[in-house]
Order: sequence, then C-alpha cells, then structure tokens
Amino acid sequence: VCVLVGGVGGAKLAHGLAALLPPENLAVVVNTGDDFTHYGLAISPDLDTVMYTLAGVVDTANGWGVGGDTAHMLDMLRAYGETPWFRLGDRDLATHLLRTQALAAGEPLSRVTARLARALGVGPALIPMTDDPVHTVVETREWGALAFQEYFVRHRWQPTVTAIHYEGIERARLSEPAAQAIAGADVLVIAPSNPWLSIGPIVALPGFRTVWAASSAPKIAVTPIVAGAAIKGPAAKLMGELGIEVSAPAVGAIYREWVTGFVYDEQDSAFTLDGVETRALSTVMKTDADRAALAGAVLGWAAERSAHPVG
Ligand code: FO1
Repeated sequence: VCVLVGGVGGAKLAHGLAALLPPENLAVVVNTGDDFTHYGLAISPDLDTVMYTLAGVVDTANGWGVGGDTAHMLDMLRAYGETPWFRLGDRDLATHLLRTQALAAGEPLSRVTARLARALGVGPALIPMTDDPVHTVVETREWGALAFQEYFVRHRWQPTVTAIHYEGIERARLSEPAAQAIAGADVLVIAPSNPWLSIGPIVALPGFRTVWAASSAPKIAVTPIVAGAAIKGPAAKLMGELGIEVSAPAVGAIYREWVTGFVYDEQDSAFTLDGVETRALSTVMKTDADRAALAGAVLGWAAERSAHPVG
C-alpha cells in the first residue's frame, strides 16, 4: 500500500495503515512543500510529523513535535532577545541538526529521512515526495507572498489567501523511491490532508502524473472536509477564499481525475461523482482504534474493487 500524506491528518491515516499492515507492505509518500530553513536548520515538518507519529513518539496534543519535549533552547533564544514563533523542542532539535548536517554533506533528503526513521524504529518506508527543493508559497491579501510556515504558524493561517504556488516545482522531480512505491503498490491512498497545501505539491511534481496514471491499482482518496468543515487546519477557510464550495463533493470533484474511489464521512449526505465510486465511512479519527478502523475500511473497499476492477 502507498499512501500520500501531508501533516497531522494524513499522519493519522498512515498510523492506522501501519497498525494493520506488515511494515514492508506500507510506503508513506510525504509532502515537503512545507520545508524551510530556520536559524540555518533544514526543517521538514510533515516528514517529522509522520515519522514521530509512526514511531509512537509524537506530541499527541499537537499532532507534531516530540511528546514531552522541553523548550530550553527556545528559552535561551529569548534570553538573547529573540522572539521565536516556530516552537522547536529540544529533542526535536536533534532531528533538524542531523538532517541539516546530512543535506550539507550532499546526502539526498530521502536517504537521511530513511536513516532517521529507521533509527526511531519506524517500519514502513518514509519517503519524501522529492529530493529537490520545493516551497509552497501562499499569496495573501494582507501580507503578500508568505512562505508556508510564515502563513501557517506565524500568522496562524488567518491571512486571506488569493493564490498558492509551489516554488521550484518545475525544476523538481518525484523522488525515485516515491516513484517506485507508487508503481509497486497494489493500493494507492490519498490521506485526508489539505488538497492544496499538502496533496497539491505531490501531484504537481513532474513525474507524478505518469507513474500514478500507469498504475491499475485502486486509488482511494479520503475527504479532509466533514460536514462542511475541516477537522484541523485551514482547508475549509482556504476553500472559501478560493471560491470553492466547502463540502466533500467539492473535494471529490478536485480529486476526480486522480482516483477511482472517494471516501466521505457518514455525517454527510450521499453523492455521486462521475467515473468515481463514492463511499461513506467514519472518517473522523479521534483514537488509534478510529485510525485502524478507517484504514481497514479503506483497504477492505480496495480489496472489493481489486476483485472487480471498473473500466
Ligand atoms: N505548528 C504550529 O502551529 N506551531 C508551531 O510552533 C509548530 C512548530 C513545529 C516544529 C516542528 C515541526 O515538525 C512542526 C511544527 N509545527 C508547528 C507544525 C507544522 O508547522 C505544520 O503541522 C505543518 O507544516 C502543516 O502540515
């Protein structure tokens, strides 16, 4: 199984899949458009969120960072007169130090990511969408162009978004490990991450469309919008600002060209999507059991579809 994920929401479904599958049967392809350099450190928030979640060490209250981490480094920055807006924990810092050192020595992001994940005991393959620099830029009415973390964390995704673009995407390529994971998968899953900020960069990568289209595996996306709202993060607000109806059918229409099946939440009313089967499941994951249940239901549906491939 290969699942495309962004941050916290996607990490939950990846965690559910990891609970059900032998580690060698799961590959997680992660968005790196949120990556940025902060105090000289190479930060990959979505990779770290998925890694810590699959390693069972994530801060469960936030969904990111290391559980029980301390903030002495941040305190020392303040002692120097800094006002740190991006909360880097002391344990989390080790990840950024080693990644920064490896990238500076010329090691590809996919290689250092695999090394760190293995060291933390993560079984499934943790794969960056690309080894090339891609930066999601959010155009806002109030502040102009903002780097992703400036928009998401510093401004708490409150600015009004007028456009989004992925800087560097034309010169980037889907990473080789990601291409192999997609080509080799019996089931392809798009996790309930933000379609524009998390899944968008992955599907926009040169090389993605070809390898995705070449697969005859069931391709199932899970809605990040339930009852007209996002579970977490700016997806609903963003859709409103981009003039898109804030609903599961609207997300389904965006994913239509990429998937064979679309999962919406049982709270929402049934709808059809031409050429794509839709299915109502319980998609809100509050507990680990919810995560495994949703993962199991998605895999179960894929198994049905594999038995009777449509078209
Ligand atoms: N998100 C926040 O809202 N505030 C933070 O201070 C913050 C720090 C942070 C540090 C490391 C890391 O890996 C993630 C962190 N995040 C923080 C989450 C991150 O900005 C977002 O979850 C993703 O980029 C969006 O998917």
